[in-house]
Amino acid sequence: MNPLFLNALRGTNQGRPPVWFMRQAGRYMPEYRALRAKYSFMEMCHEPEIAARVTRLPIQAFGFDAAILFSDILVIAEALGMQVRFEEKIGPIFDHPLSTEADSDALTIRDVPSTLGYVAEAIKFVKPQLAVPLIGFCGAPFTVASYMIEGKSSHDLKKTKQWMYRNPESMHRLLDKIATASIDYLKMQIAAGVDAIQIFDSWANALAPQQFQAFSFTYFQKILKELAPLRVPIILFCRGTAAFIPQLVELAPAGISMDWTCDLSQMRRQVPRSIALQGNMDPFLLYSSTAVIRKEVQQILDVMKGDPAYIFNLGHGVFPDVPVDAVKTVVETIRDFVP
Ligand code: 1CP
Repeated sequence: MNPLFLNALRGTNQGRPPVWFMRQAGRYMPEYRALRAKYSFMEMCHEPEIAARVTRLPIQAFGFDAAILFSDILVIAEALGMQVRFEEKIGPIFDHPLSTEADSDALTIRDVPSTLGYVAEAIKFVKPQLAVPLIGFCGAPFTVASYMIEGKSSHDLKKTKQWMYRNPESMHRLLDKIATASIDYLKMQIAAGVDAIQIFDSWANALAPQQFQAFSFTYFQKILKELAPLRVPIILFCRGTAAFIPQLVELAPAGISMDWTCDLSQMRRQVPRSIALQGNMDPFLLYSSTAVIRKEVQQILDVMKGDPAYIFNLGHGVFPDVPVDAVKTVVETIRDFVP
């Protein structure tokens, strides 16, 4: 198996940095769009053969050093009895979002293997077909809760933020349920064979520092503590990372994934090498010319040169309309790099 990614997570990589992209298996790939024309997003997640094929697509096309399971952070809602659907060009939709405290208090945690067993099936199906490590994932409880409350993508999380100030205790009860279900869910993914885990707190940037501490840190801590005995490396991704570095370091995950609004060398001064750094190319750069992309990738590689715990990634997910050649240019530049 390609060792770069797991070595970097252990802090022992002597080769070039490994590279993978958040949202690497998605709509920017013509092969994905062709499959998506035939099936709904949830059908693709539910059918192990298709989920496996999509997971492998970006590895075959670009030679990424890690695969991430094709699924979504919001399927966890099914383990709490909520249904999500994915609408073309709109994104995730909950037809019955949580609008009152009574709604969230009524949620009960279902048996994860029976509600989300198809995720374990997809992992078992794809794992033997891969020559690179497989990343499993879930959303941070705060980010998952925000979608359950807003009902769809929101730019400001207005309802969620109002709820947090109106009734923090009920928000904590909701987050605790999501965290408990997420622990079962990640344990199932690990038992099925994933090599590493990433937890996405994509909306952490909406939180004031003391809110991050109360509503996000607490549940990261709960999840990490429960999973520690399983010894699978865990990467934490937050949007707004730079503001939360002291807390993220305190959690001592295997890796921290940085968004593109910070300088990696400055971050490394605050993050010990026992924690891998992942990131943080601006995803908008993928719309630039080959020459500009090469120069920017080279700059990141030079800054992180010799760091045995560095993983190249974007600062957030790849956009659905970037040219495939831009992604090829990034991966080629990294593969050509002499450490
Ligand atoms: O390739 C991969 O990364 C693996 C699969 C994956 C992952 C890890 C998908 C497929 N989604 C995710 C995580 C995810 N989903 C996050 C966290 C990462 C991030 O911030 O980008 C979030 C916030 C979601 C929620 C979600 N699901 C959105 C974002 C909407 C918003 O608020 O901006 C969207 C568009 C989806 C649907 C989705 N998930 C994945 C794909 C390929 C798609 C597009 C579905 C389609 O084909 O219509």
